[in-house]
Amino acid sequence: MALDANSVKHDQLKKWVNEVAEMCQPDAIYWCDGSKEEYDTLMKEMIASGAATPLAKRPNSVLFRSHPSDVARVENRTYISTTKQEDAGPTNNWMAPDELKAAMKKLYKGCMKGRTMYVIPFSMGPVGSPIAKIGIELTDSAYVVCNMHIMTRVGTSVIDVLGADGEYIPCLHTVGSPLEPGQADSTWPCAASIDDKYISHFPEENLIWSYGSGYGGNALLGKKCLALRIASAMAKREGWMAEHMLILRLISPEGKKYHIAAAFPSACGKTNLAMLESTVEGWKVECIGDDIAWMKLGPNGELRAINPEAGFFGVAPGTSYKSNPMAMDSIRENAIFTNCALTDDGNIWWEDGDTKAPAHLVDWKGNDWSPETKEAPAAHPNARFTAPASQCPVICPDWEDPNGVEIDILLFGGRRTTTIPLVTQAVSWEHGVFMGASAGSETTAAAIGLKAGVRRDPFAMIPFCGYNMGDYIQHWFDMGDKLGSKAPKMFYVNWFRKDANGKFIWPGFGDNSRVLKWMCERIEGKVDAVETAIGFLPKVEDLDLSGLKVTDEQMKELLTVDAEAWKAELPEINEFFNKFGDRYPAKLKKEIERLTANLSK
Ligand code: OXD
Ligand code: MN
Repeated sequence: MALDANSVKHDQLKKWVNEVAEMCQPDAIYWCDGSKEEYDTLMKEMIASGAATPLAKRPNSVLFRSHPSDVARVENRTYISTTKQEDAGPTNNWMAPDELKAAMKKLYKGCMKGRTMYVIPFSMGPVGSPIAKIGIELTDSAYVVCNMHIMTRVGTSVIDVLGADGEYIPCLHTVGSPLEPGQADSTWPCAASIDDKYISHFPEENLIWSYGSGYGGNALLGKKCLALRIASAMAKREGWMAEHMLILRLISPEGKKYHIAAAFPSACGKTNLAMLESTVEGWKVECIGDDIAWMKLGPNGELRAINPEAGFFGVAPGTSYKSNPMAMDSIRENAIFTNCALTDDGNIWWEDGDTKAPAHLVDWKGNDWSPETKEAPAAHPNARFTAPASQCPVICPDWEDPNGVEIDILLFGGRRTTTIPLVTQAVSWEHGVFMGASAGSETTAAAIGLKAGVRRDPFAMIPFCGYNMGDYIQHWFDMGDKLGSKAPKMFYVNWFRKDANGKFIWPGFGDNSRVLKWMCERIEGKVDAVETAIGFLPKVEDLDLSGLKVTDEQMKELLTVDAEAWKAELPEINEFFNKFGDRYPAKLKKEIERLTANLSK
């Protein structure tokens, strides 16, 4: 076990590891080899220390409880640090690199005392594939090591690919909780104050520094930090796309394969859609990824996508055999649960799952909990499961193909109880970019400190874009120019519309396949659509609603264009885009003007 540091040929990497060790002063340095033995040993240690609870009902699975202050991404402590502030843009927190590094170096000094510093060599994308990127995460958290084992490809083979001078993205992470000699560790160490947390990105030098949080995207640096924030800036420079998108394959009864990449803000059901069980006879979904897509032009000018991750880090509450049977089957074993509730017989439990709360639980804070005396949810609303993608029963056989899959449909959406119809097709690439750029969603629990209400979230990338959002939207227009006639068709969906009684109108989940089928028929030219002010809407008779209990009235409501509601929203969208100042893409302006004129006709 453990990779022999002497076998590492990459002098610059060894130098960096030594420099960080000098600054952070860990008691030991451990190079990860990515083996099962390594995972098992670290997990055993965490069980012995009381940080992890083994689950009798789920083989090789454990539960962690975080510190109550460390439960989600911390967007107001997330920085895009570029030399010029305008390159980070109006939607990102910014600090000059020198200033930010100086502040963080003070915190980093001695921050790993009493701990081991793990060196995690990982690949985003299949190891050795031409589109994969290598990262090296240095962390003092064994929890992070085990999660990275599942979420990325960790190990010796990555060091082999790196050779003596290969490129890698340095990712430095610490929980920010040094231990004095003899001091007992807490079960979830992290920085005491939220003001001491930093999730910092230096896109000009492809560098990530994270301090003070052990949770999810703050700490598993391959995911949001590397595969989205740093990768989006690289993608802009290099002419490709790093997107907050699931990827799925839809197979028609005739065996034709369609590939869909879909962007939804956090906790809008991306994981559910990625593994959907179709309720339309003969149609089948296979999952390629549930959170991130890297998309590049293929040899014939087509758009090809890979999932750079190797696992799922899904929101647990709401996941059930009704909402996502395939996710439930993916987490039966070899899974890590964080901030779920614990049952007396050694299983996990969360709100809106398959079973009613039992008479007694231990809640995510470690306290006794019962349905009668409950004051708050037993599982944290952002409780998570980490599970290998290979355990998903509908994982696509090609999910690790380094050439990726050809994308036919790009889909955007959000959680909107009013205004937005069930599905709308863009009339052009430019219109589709407008749809993606103006996407909005009602806020959720995936990040700390968001105001309630509709949050504009272009392409679901507001928290994840590593450069100026105006330039990012322009990059979408530029990609459209490159793709020309090979460009995928674009659609916008809203599964979350509610009626006057506050009830969801559309059944959602597996029945969303009915909408996906319509999209495939649209791109095949098999069905017509109604051209409206906001784009093409389905004729109700073209949606396959067989066996579904929705009334004509309800379908009408789902497919109406509420021009007044749209008009009321336009000033707010305009105001949001105006923030881009001289980076406001002219083509975007043209689209909002076109929509404004259409709605007034
Ligand atoms: C996630 C998120 O964890 O988007 O995927 O917050
Ligand atoms: Mn996400």
